[in-house]
Amino acid sequence: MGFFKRKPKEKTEEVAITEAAEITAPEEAAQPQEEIPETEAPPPKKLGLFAKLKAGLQKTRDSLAGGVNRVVNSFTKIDEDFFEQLEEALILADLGAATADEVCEQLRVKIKRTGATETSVITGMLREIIAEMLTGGNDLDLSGSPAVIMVIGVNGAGKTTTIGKLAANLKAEGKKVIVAAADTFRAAAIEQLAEWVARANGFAVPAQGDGSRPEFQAAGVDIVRHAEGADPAAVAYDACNAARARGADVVIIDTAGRLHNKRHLMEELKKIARSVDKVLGEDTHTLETLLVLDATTGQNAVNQARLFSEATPISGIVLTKLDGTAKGGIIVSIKNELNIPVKLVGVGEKIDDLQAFVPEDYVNILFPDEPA
Ligand SMILES: Nc1nc2c(ncn2[C@@H]2O[C@H](COP(=O)(O)OP(=O)(O)O)[C@@H](O)[C@H]2O)c(=O)[nH]1
Ligand SMILES: [Mg+2]
Repeated sequence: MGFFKRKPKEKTEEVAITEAAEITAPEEAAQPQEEIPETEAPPPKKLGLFAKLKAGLQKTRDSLAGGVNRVVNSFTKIDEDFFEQLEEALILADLGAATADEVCEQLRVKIKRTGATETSVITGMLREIIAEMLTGGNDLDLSGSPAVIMVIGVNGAGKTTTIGKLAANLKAEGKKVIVAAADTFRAAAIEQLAEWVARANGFAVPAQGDGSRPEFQAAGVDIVRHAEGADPAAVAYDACNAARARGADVVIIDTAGRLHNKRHLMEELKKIARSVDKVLGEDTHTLETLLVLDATTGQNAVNQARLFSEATPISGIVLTKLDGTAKGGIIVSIKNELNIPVKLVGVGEKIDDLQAFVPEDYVNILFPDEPA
């Protein structure tokens, strides 16, 4: 199985557009650096995907499974008090009020149907309910030729880092990738992307990224860039042209997070999408719009997802910085409240720290049979 396995494509719904709210980046630097979770033994050099996800989710597991276990262990019978406390534990673990309520409702139905009276069955039922909530549309659509992936999200969420990791993964699958440096807001953003491209190709990263190099194209991941302040849609246009000329498999477009408001964001993203269509309209390309969210911002990330989805149709979420945060429960909240599937998760800052999101793995880690 490839890293990004494929299933039939799902269409995202168009969402109504409102104009009032502002989209702002989370307080920069105000966020405390969360500690990397302590594991019993220092992790071996190369952790398997599941082990890495498990290590990354440790704090979330402590919060979610810990909270649920406390409630389960303090009740022997399933009654109203039990449900009340369970719902509270789920809210505290960042599932959000609406989703915690929904989970408890489904739990009531299951309990009624099975006639269960003992709290010992709860963990297994929660695992099933949450897995079902999270499942559907989790695979990245790479079927187009080329497959275009537009990456959006507020500044600092992890867009550029995710693009670097994604490009490396796709290259490892033998795909030819072109990244478009359409975050032209700061020169440093373009340099940062160029550095990730070097890294994805296995080249030494220069102190200052030096943009496209002849050997990038041969290695599999190339970058198309313009000067700072250039029109992002023009960068996307050139990247798509290069992709078509060279028969590239995937085009990944980095975008700016510093957009004043929803209308501005909407216009900018529409313009980029128009560029893609202008060049590839006749081709069998596909477009994924991935919203990158920082898991450490908890429910704020859910609000961001809501605002972005009002500005543009989003086909999937990349949830970054799952490593070291206790707020990984927001995955459930995002999917349940906005019906946008989580497709990829970031579990660290290194090139191999991006994974396809597998709901079963997530729930098996968070609701282990044996208490964590
Ligand atoms: N721990 C951790 N840090 C991440 C992850 N993804 C991104 N980051 C860090 O988040 C910061 C912002 O990332 P960047 O890609 O520049 O965000 P952008 O502004 O959205 O492009 C950088 O310091 C990254 O190393 C992740 O999955 N885990
Ligand atoms: Mg960036």
